[in-house]
Amino acid sequence: MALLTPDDLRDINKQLQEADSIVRRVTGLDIKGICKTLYGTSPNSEKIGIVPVTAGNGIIKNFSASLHAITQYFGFDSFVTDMSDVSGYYEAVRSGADIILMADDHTFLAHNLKNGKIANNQPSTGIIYAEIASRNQKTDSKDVLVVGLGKVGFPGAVHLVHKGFRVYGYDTDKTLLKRAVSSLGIIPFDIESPKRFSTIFEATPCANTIPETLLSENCVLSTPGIPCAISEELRLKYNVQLVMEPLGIGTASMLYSVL
Ligand code: NAD
Ligand code: 2YH
Repeated sequence: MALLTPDDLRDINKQLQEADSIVRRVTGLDIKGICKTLYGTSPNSEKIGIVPVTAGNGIIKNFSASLHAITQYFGFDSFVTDMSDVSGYYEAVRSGADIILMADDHTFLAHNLKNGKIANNQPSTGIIYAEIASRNQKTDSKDVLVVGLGKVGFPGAVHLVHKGFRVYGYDTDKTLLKRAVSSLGIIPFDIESPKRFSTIFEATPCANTIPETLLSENCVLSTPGIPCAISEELRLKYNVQLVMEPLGIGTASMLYSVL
């Protein structure tokens, strides 16, 4: 289980603005536009209560403040509760929150108290990064490589299969790879084979998971994985269109999915 660090969240507004401009360049839509088409929803003055949670490894400095900045960036009315945990939840509801955002070490959820819908950050993140990859405007190829088939990557792979892509998958965990091959019909990929891709979706907690032999010029790498799947040197050499941001894109996906 990988936890975000305050350093990951530094200058979250700037990271989000930069990610939004890359998403626009890659897909022709901004993050809001992607969310609207993905879920068919739009905000309607929902108020969001963000509750800090001390369980497990405790409060992550900047986490609640980053969620506040992110929700404001997407035009939501939001606030962070003064109290944490159960008292914070009570405070959020009493202060008129329609949607609760809260995370412990394992689960980051959005719960819409008005309609009962609930979202989990991991599948929501996988789905939106896969959706961004699927909208690569620079290619007609239906081939997509998915690297990492865990709690984020697997739902992303499901989404790409449902959208009709020819999905190649790789995970160092052979059991997970087998599960994806048998349940989704994806093509098991040997990471050492020299096939180049114009679109890659990566969701692992490891650095440098994408070798140079898989990259094509101007390819799209849509990756929520932290740290980055490629080196800065490779990004520049292949002019890789890198969509990577630590919290905001996945949070937007969660929120639009519960509207
Ligand atoms: P997970 O542990 O469930 O899945 C990760 C998978 O990657 C595992 O199946 C593992 O076997 C595989 N893997 C590890 N090294 C690999 C390698 N070199 N090549 C191929 N596969 C490899 O983790 P998760 O919950 O799916 O999260 C994945 C990453 O996404 C983490 O870094 C997490 O912090 C990050 N994340 C980011 C956001 C965001 O908004 N940016 C949101 C959620 C999670
Ligand atoms: O970062 C995390 C976990 N990786 C779960 C999210 C799944 N992608 N949790 C954040 C914990 C926040 C902390 N409890 C706080 O500050 O409220």
